[in-house]
Amino acid sequence: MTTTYSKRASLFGAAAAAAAVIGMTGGLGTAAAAPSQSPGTVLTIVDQNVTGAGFNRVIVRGVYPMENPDAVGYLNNLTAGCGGMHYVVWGDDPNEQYLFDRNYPGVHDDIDGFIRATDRDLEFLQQFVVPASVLDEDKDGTDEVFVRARFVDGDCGGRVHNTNVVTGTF
Ligand SMILES: [Ca+2]
Ligand SMILES: [Ca+2]
Ligand SMILES: [Ca+2]
Repeated sequence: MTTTYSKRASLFGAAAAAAAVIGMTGGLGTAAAAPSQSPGTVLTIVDQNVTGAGFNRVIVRGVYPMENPDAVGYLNNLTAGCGGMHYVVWGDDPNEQYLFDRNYPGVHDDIDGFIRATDRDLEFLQQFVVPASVLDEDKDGTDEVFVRARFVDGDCGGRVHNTNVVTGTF
């Protein structure tokens, strides 16, 4: 089990590095589709019809592959003024457009989400509820939504992971 995990972790790391390079190149070009999904970074959008019509729950989870001591070190050095997680919701197709964002400074771990050092990664999970109108980025068609999960360390350095694109009619 441990062997499998560490193999997966290095594969994820290599793929993530490749994705970052692709993302940087894409930014120089003309309007592009959403950036490639970072391995293991997943967006789920759940309709809240039962508890609140017209709202959607946005759930983002993923990992920044790294050795456990590094992850622990990052968390120990987070400062309230700089470090934390920042989630930015984007619309896609044809152009990227900002829709919404939420900032979670410092280390947190509560019912709605966390940033924590696990035995293999720096792992994050976050959920928040938004009016469905926030995700209705194409008024005349199917909406394409993705999230950039940005981890900011204590030195204000950022690491960005992109989720998959979720399509729907919000
Ligand atoms: Ca769109
Ligand atoms: Ca729409
Ligand atoms: Ca569309």
